[in-house]
Amino acid sequence: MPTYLKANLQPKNMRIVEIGHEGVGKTTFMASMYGTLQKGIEGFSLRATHLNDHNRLIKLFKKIKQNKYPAPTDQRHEYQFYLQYQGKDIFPFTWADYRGGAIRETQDSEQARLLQKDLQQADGVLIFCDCQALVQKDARRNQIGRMAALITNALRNIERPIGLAIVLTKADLVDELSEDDLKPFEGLAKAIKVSEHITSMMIPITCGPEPMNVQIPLLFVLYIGVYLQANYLAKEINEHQQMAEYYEKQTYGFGGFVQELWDIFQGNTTYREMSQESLEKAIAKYNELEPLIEPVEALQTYLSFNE
Ligand SMILES: Nc1nc2c(ncn2[C@@H]2O[C@H](COP(=O)(O)OP(=O)(O)O)[C@@H](O)[C@H]2O)c(=O)[nH]1
Ligand SMILES: [Mg+2]
Repeated sequence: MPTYLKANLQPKNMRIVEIGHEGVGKTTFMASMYGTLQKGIEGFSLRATHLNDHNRLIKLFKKIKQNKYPAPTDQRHEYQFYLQYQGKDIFPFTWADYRGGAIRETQDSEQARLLQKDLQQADGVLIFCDCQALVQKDARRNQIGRMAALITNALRNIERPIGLAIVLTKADLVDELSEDDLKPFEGLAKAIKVSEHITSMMIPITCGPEPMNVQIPLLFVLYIGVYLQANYLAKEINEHQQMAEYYEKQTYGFGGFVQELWDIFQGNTTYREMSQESLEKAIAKYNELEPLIEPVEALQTYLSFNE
């Protein structure tokens, strides 16, 4: 196989968008998850592309472990990460840490527009919701209902597959969640159920001295993303292979020999060449797919899915 086909093959950069009110625990979650995924879980670890992001997150993580939560900030920031498997970068993704205050402050129509834009560009979505707010049934619960309604609306216009995780934060502050507590998500749950494009999960997490489930939401949305990409590549490979077979038949079929001479004579691309080209494309695609296969399977096992 020509070596140029092997060079510089990179999976597409995935975009993860987080949505949730200020104070719900997004920054705390990100630092906890980053810190937890440093040591590697089932072979998976995280690496921030920029060293200052890495240092900032690790510093926050160490404090959270001592029960010192980050001071509230409303900065917009985008992080660039690599998911690593067995110490190798396998999957680049961008994490958009924004729209914190936006959900509360802006006008309804403006919010709907911004949310729509965010979701249309997203490959994975994390929706944050405070467990305590759900249980206490105070004003924050209405805010959650409103956020869920906005998301439900925005998801109607999604035309490509995405993974979505509803992250229930601060699980350490509640004893349990009842079906009634989850009422604000009723409409969203129905919309997800009928959608062909959305694969979802809901998970309670705790950040702090004894973190719980912090690595799951990200691994889930990445799994869905990598799985979809692998599936897409497999389909493309199949198409290239079929083309190669088709051209191959043309070359050896009745009249193929004469046609080939004629093509060479005229300087046309011959069927033989086209077949070769299609095969090379298939091989190049396979090289893109190959590094994804093992991690996808490992993630699948870890998240114990049954496809
Ligand atoms: N008990 C508890 N409190 C948390 C947890 N996560 C966040 N908090 C609290 O929520 C506050 C806001 O968290 P922060 O991450 O800044 O929220 P953000 O505005 O969504 O980024 C923190 O200062 C903590 O007091 C958690 O897992 N357990
Ligand atoms: Mg924050």
